[in-house]
Amino acid sequence: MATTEAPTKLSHNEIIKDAIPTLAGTIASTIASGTDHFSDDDNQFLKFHGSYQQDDRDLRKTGKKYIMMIRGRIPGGVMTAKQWCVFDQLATDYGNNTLRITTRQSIQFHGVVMSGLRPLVAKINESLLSTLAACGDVNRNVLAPPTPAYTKAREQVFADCHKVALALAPQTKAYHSIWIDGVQLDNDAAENKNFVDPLYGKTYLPRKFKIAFAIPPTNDLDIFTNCLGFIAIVENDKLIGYNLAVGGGLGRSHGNEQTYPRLADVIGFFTPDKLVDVAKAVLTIHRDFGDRTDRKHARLKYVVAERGVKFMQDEVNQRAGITLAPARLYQFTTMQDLLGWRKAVDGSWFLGLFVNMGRVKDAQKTALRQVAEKFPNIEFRLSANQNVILANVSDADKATITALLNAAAVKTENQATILHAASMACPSLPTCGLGLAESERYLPGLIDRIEKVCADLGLGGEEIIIRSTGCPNGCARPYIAEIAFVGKAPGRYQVWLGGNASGTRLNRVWKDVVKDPDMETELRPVLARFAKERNSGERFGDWCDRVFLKEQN
Ligand code: SRM
Ligand code: SF4
Repeated sequence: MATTEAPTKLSHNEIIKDAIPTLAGTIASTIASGTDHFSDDDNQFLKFHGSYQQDDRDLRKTGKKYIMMIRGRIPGGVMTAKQWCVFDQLATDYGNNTLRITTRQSIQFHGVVMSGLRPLVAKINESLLSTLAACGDVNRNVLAPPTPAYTKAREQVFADCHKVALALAPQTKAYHSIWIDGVQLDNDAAENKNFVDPLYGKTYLPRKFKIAFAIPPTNDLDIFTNCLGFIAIVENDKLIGYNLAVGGGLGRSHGNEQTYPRLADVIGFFTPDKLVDVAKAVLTIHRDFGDRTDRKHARLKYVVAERGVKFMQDEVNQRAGITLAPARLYQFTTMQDLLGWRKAVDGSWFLGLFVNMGRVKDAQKTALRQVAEKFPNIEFRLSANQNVILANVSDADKATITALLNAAAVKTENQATILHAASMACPSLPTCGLGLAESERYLPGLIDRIEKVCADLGLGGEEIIIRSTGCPNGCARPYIAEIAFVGKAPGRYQVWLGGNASGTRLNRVWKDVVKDPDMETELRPVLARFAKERNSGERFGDWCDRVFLKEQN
């Protein structure tokens, strides 16, 4: 009888990291050679430098066109107006003239060809941002609450986000060598061959690692879906410490029950002075215990799920030299951005701007550029809900910015219907090589259709958090939405129901496959029952969880 044995061989990525621990690959010489694409191994190294090799899937029938995706590393998602101008110009000069705000407070460029790659990355560095570790088996962009309240506690949380991002950055000199100097490192030179990163070691992490900071009651960055979450405990505007959450992650594969979305466990409380020690402790637990044989099983969430909370507490205590205290009380109530103009506590103004599916383009792109040029002192804050917040605006400038945006038909009030405002989709086609179905190009139209159904049923104006992804990897965090569409094949989606408004509950599969033309027919009866049977004020996701999904089992 055939048996299925767990793989014991190191994955190929482990072998190439060990062979070239600077992560230089042959990236610089490949760029210099004038070819249009990288080798498979270089493509793996490229990720650590913040770039993915892709091909335009719309053009596949007429031949393969290699394009690169480049992702910035922007801790907490905060950019100066000048940096926004640089990114805007780079998208025009080297990309597809769009800026894609990501679900981790960053910006992606799509459609960059080989010749544009180095100048683009170099200019990001000149602007004092980076792309190093935006992707790869390292700590990724660290998230922090985007709402600019400018209170003392918030400022400290933001400073802590930067502190952790810096402390966990890889130290390889290959990044500077490739992108700034344009020089290929000699991979056989002893100092390069034997390079060992002081934190990550020679082979880095088994897989990506994700960190977020949140300040209750707002969970606008879905903290429990991160490997490591810091939940700020604030008393009288003083940050007294953090609750530590570990082991969240969403990636899964269709038909593989060994892969699953998981919310992080809150395992204790510690004081802010130990922050970096705790961050390094959790990261090195992943480094030392993560599975290096099977990349689908290599996330920290599986270490936590399989070894348990007590194991994590003991390891964190020992590695960080602390004793975790019992977690403090906290409560999350919302995960949505504040759109429109709001006054910050320091008296300045900020404007939450809805960005449809995170794609800044056309008139919105032009208008934001104009605002950035005219008002160099404002901040551009990227939200993990794929929106942009213009912050630090004075009373005097508010009206001019409104007029400038409105003149370009960019709304500053009533920017999107309630369902659109609460939606997110991953890019999927045509750039993502893993997409099984449309997502970013599909969801807006589907929401229009769902809106019609809702209006018919008297549910117009009802907020329902709807997210879609082109495959089960979970990039737009579908598994905590009230309704999620997860691509299975062109025009076919798995439908998940039952997330809540605070991002503290996973949803569940309702229908394994729904074809695009059947969406209304399938969803209408469920929404109709919800309209009739809900408790007063009850949300759709809560009703699904309390009543509807229970009946399905
Ligand atoms: Fe993601 C891979 C886009 C956030 C889980 N993700 C990808 C790639 C790079 C496809 C690839 O590997 O070839 C996608 C590039 C598509 C494109 O054309 O741009 C991609 N992920 C994105 C972004 C842009 C989606 C978005 O709508 O904004 C997000 C970029 C964030 C950033 O700035 O760093 C993005 N990805 C996420 C999240 C959400 C989060 O982190 O909060 C998740 C789920 C959380 C998690 O990590 O568990 C996520 N992405 C994945 C996975 C599944 C990982 C796993 O555990 O199995 C993959 C596939 C992989 O790594 O092999 C993936
Ligand atoms: Fe690509 Fe899948 Fe992520 Fe969407 S969820 S961007 S299809 S990897």
